[in-house]
Amino acid sequence: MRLIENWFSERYSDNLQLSFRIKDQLLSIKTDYQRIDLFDTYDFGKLLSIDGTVQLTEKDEYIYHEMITMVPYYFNSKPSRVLIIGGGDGGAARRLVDLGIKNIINVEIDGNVVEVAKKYFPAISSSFKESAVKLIIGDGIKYIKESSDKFDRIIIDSTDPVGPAEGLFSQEFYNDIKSHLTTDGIVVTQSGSPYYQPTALAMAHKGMTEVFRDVKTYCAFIPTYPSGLWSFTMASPDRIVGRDESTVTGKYFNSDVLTGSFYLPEFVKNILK
Ligand code: AG3
Repeated sequence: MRLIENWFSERYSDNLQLSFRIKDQLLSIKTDYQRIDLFDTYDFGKLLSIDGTVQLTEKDEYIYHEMITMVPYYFNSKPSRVLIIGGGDGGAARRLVDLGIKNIINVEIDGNVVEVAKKYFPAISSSFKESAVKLIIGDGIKYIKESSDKFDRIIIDSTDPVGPAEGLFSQEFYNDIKSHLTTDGIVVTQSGSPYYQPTALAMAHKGMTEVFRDVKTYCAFIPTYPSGLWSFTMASPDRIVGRDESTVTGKYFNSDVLTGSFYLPEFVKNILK
């Protein structure tokens, strides 16, 4: 008998990688923008990887998607119009619909991500069937430059700041974003692993600080992302102030997390200085 073990690994550095034992590889395509792979893993269900980096797994996607949508939801005026840049899997839109938001525009650069999500992650991508969600396949940077719409929240659900997502971490982009936010609107971006990608976090935080009045970074535990500790950074042309309102509870998000995710370890605070 021959035993063949199959693994998918994401490399964090020359000396470290996280490996998932897989039952099967379901897909591998090269699109105009990136390489998309899909694996069926033992511990995390289906896993979507873009350019070799884990984007989401069935098992823990709720953490990232709740944290990128629900945290900014509870600050400043209650949002009714939301723009998502990236997010082609539909996970961020799903949570916004669940929060009762009726007007969501989702601009994803790579239509293949949407197609893959529709086929392999039907529960997550079900948001694209909702009348509240308008999906546009196009370049988010261009969309922001050309549209005159204003939004209460802009959610940047991007890949790491290399390749197609690089421009989504630039000060120039944040400037364009600012002109599309309502007076006390909030933009939020995923800002990487503070441990393995401190420059991504520093870039997002510094870029936003140059452009906005108030900037806040918060963290969450995401087991399938590099180091497990993940950061998000949000900013507003106005002050960022919590609303006095009871919160819904997610699978990760709750009222304690809403407060506690802003309490940062010292090494993370140092990245923001
Ligand atoms: N987008 C952010 C994923 C970044 C993960 N980075 C990594 N594994 N190196 C998530 C997309 C989910 N909608």
